[in-house]
Amino acid sequence: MPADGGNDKQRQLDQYRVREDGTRYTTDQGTGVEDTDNSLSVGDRGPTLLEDFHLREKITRFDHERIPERVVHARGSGAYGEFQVYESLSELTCADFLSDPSLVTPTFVRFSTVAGERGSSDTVRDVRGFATKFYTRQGNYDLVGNNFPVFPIQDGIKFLDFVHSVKPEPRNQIPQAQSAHDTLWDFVQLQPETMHFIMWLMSDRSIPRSYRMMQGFGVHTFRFVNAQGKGTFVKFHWRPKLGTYSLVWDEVLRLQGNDPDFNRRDLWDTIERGDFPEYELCVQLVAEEDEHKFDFDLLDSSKIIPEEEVPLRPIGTMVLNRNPQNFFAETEQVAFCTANIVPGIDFTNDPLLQARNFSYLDTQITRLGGPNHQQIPINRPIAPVHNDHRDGFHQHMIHDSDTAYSKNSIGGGCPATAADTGNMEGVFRHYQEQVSGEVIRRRSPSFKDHYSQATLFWNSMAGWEKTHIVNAFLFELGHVERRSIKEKVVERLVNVDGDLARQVAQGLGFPPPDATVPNHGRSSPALSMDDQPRSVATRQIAVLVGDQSDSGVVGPVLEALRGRGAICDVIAPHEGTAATFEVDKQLSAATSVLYDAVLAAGGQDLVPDGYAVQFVREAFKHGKAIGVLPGAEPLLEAANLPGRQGVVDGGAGDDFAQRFAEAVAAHRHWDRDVAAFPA
Ligand code: HDE
Repeated sequence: MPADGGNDKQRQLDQYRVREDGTRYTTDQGTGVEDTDNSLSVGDRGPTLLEDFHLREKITRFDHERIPERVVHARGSGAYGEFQVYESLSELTCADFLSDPSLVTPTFVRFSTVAGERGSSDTVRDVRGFATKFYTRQGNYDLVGNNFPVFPIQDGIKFLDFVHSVKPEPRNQIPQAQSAHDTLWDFVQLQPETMHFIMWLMSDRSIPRSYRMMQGFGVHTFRFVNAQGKGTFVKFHWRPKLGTYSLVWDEVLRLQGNDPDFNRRDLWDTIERGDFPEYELCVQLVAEEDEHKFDFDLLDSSKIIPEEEVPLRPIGTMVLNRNPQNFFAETEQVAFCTANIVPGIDFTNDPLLQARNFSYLDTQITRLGGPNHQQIPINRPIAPVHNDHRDGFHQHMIHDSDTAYSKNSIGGGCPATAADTGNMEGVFRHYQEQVSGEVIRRRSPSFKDHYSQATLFWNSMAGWEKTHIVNAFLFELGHVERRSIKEKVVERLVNVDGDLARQVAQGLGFPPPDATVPNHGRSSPALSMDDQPRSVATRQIAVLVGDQSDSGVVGPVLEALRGRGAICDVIAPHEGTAATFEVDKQLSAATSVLYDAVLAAGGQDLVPDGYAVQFVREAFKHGKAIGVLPGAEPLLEAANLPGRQGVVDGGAGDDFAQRFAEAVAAHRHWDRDVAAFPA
């Protein structure tokens, strides 16, 4: 993308962008440097001089390059975007960016994993952060969400405990970015409020195929407030235009070695190519008077409002259309804060949200070195900032005023508040909620049902999703050393579903539990990933080509797939040219887990290559579509697949391309019986 930017935020950032083209090397003070390769010394082999300011500056700068990583969500990737609302929502909210459909609001989004450190792998079993900063004309609005709609704890006071349990264990810092260890599962078995979240974590939602194919949720119930001060409860949802899709666990394990940057690379590459990811912002609205009509508490972040009860209303679209230019300056230094809200949006008394409102600003003071981090270009609002805040580490502004207090007469009474001027337009006004009660330290009794929605989630899963959940429990608990913890988890699962508990117990070698807790039988079909929008666009296809491939057959199919928006990589036993095709990757540098599908387009000459055979077998094991062009049958025979579901063969040309594209767009072919297939 060009650096000229198309919106107010990009124009603001342009002032800070620095390029070195055609420049001269200088010190930080702007003094020209003669040589940056040799220290100042006495003679050829003599001691280095302390006087060498260039050497000292270089070393000092290097010594201080690192800043603390985020305590959670350390591993992340960012992108700029733009948001536009479909129609004015002014009857619900006075937020300017939600009231004017002609307004394009600049955004910055950071996706992240939670538990892993900054250099950890992308494809781990974890929640994903989906944090959006809207640079609105009324100030920054941060929607700091996740790709799960529920959280493992109900009260922010438990956040430290939860995070300490999932992070590497204190004695040895093992394991990195994994939930499969004793302390997390000890926390889970002792805190039944985790159970709904744990069902999401054990499902494939925790291993998204792409940040472009993942939902986002504001999690808490927030409030819209209109110009008359009327409130409406609101839950925010981001819905990816490409549908919600996940990887499979075995694939994830192999990806961690093959490409630890799998999700980061995918986001970067697609934006560079101009295939801009899009998300629809939807809301669930609940009238104030309906607050208590649900069988759970709207203030409880371990609960969803089932979409069948309150349907989603699409309100606008965000397009991510620009990569950052400097990872540190933009993606690392961006500071989100749930307390960054604008007129028309307000909090509720969700105790998790209330704690977050303190935490986010507080944590940046250590991470970004002081209270002026809002002045860092990526964090700077496009709305003007005027107040009496002064000084502090790294102050960038030169405040040219005689006063720094309010009220004042010396400075002409400025900056003037709305109350001073009598002009209330565009100022934040808190929702006037009536509150009363005793000061207590106690969880609300309305938060106490920890299982109904965990059961709802389980009941809503398709067969393949249930199988993956059971396997996930077995993998995770298989890494727990203390049997007493595993046993207690199984006891918890009995409350979710007897069949689930039995399957997990069996795998762990426990006697089947007597399931005495009846399943309520309700489901919410919207929770399943079984039925998603289908498209071959941006899907990555590995095209296995050999020197004996028939270009006349392969060429038109490649063209037809690319014409439908698929990304096709030609993979051959060697670099250079294979048949008449330019090779993108050599077989030993590629692997099926980097792709959504495989097109076998090679002849007999690929069969002796174990990697080519493995490519096809592994793709089959992971449920991926496999296309077989004439001449490639020997490779399929060598792969000795146990079935043909999702294997497209017979013919070539556009008809074949269409059938194969449909199989790829289906994402995975779960009807295969791959349990016994080794890959
Ligand atoms: Fe966060 N969380 N969180 N969290 N969170 C942070 O803030 C915290 C919670 C989420 O890309 C930290 O700047 C507390 C829920 C995202 O920079 C920290 C509680 C949800 C990101 C923090 C929660 C989130 C963070 C660490 C419980 C989903 C990454 C660095 C009361 C709705 C933002 C930072 C980015 C980051 C605290 C719970 C999402 C420590 C105390 C619920 C996406 O302030």
